Amino acid sequence: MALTTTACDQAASFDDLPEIVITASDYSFAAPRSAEGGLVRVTLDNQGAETHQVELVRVVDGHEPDEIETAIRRRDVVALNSMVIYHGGPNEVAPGSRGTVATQLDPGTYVLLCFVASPDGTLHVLRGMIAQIDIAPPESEVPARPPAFDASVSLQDYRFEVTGDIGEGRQLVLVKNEGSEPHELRLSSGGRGAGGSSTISPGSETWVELNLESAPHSVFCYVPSEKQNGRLHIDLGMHTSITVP
Ligand SMILES: [Cu+2]
Repeated sequence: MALTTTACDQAASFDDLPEIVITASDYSFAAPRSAEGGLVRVTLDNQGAETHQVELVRVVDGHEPDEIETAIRRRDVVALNSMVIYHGGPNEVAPGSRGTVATQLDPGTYVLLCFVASPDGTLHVLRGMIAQIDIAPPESEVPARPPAFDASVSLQDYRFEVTGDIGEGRQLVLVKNEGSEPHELRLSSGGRGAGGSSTISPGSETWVELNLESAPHSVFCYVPSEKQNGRLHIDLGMHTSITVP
């Protein structure tokens, strides 16, 4: 594994970060009621028969978790985005596999969501894949240093920019949102989920553990656009393909 950072001796080990494990099934989450925040790993263990994701959204002060579900049912992207901060999570986790993402979790009330659609088009969140977790301040006052990474993906309005080489096997990819809207990174190969980061707010970043096979991969973002009348980013050009050598 070639580390492209120049400060790897300064970096935290990804595997040493505290871990929150969430289990997905068709169609529910099993998660702890509360966990310690800070820079943590979030793992999604997909025990279902469909691809799943977990999206951790922090409910901003003055709003309640119930309002999140109402906004989703009404497909009101503007209302939803005004009530939450998107902290990411493992995305495109194939049935029977696990995905892990490191992300910064600030203290607060979070809602766990899965926006993957079933073959009939129904979003999993509307089938019961919604749960709540309370994040407490980290016990350590010294913040964990960000882990070293092998490549990075910049999320922009409405495109992906890859820096460095994404290769076969296990690697850590920094995903940063440099756009003005929330964005996500989904990878798939041959129709099977291959990992990624769930939605992150503009200006935030996550570290995604990928374990890729040598094959062509599709890269896409299904976030609905607040500025373009709810049109999906994929339909605004936010898709590309990469060939993993
Ligand atoms: Cu996007």
